[in-house]
Amino acid sequence: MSQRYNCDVMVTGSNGLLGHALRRNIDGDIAFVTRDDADLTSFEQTAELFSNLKPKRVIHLAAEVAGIGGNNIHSGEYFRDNVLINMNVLECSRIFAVQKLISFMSTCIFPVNAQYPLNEKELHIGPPHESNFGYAYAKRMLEVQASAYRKEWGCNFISAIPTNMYGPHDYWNLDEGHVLPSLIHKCYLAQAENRELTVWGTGAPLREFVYVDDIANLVKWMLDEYSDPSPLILSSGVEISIRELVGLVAAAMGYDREIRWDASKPDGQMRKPSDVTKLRSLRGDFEFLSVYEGIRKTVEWFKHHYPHVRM
Ligand code: GFB
Repeated sequence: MSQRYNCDVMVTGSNGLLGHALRRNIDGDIAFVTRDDADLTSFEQTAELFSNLKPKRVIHLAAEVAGIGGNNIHSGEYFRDNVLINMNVLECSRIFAVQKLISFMSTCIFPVNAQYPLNEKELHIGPPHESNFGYAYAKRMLEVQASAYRKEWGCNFISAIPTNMYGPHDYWNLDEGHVLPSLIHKCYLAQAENRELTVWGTGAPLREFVYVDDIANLVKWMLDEYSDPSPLILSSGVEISIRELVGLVAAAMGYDREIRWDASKPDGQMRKPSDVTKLRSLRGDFEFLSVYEGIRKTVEWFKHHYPHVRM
């Protein structure tokens, strides 16, 4: 008996950064679900959600995620909850015969001893960086579970590996947010309170930042066109230093006072350069928004919505 579907696409974690970007960039018969609809760490609640929605395809975004500050203090919670969430969503996707599922990892999960630039083939060759191992191993198990389900049951489960995403609807927490939203919030407060801006670390680490709407549009393409079992890195491949990043945020905010560096705070990984050869071979036409323009848009969004933002 062929499987009857009640909706074309279900998106988990729809209140997050990428969830909101998908709401802005994809339309159709889509169910955007959030933790108010179901606690995905519970198998029963996850199964009930699937039996109600019977999605044909799933974009699985739900996760416990944070910046270096949050990962450092929630390693156990993030390992436990992300393993539970992923186990339940992939198992229910199998049980309810979902035709395609796409899930997400991050370049922070690559081994610290991997060759640069980071390549999809080197995901499991060694331990991740100590600053986020709980989150990193849970996300690696997502790839293992997808491959195992494809091998035994032929499940069409694929996965994407974005680099540091940013944009509207981010998580702006000063201590646990990712570097860009935390910095924009801190610079905004330093500006408003007419005082110096303190930034963590030395400013030397390099990162690749991608505006979230670019990832949303690549996800739309992967959902329709990409069924390769091996994961795909999604990045511009353009690195900038945290020091340059702070300069772009200050310029966009019109902040011209002193910037103080707090070297007692962690630098984390010094680099996570990603190999974008595979993406370029498939989407050589894709143009990423410049970090300069992306930060300008994000600062405008933050100033317009503050203090009604997630923090
Ligand atoms: O985004 P972030 O927290 O994490 O960036 P990762 C950390 C870098 O930004 C470090 C510097 O070099 C910090 O020293 N930094 C400077 C700050 N000021 C701040 C600040 O106010 N807040 C923060 N958070 N950083 C993450 C992983 O790694 O990458 C996540 O932990 C996720 O799980 C994300 O994968 C994409 O880039 O080091």
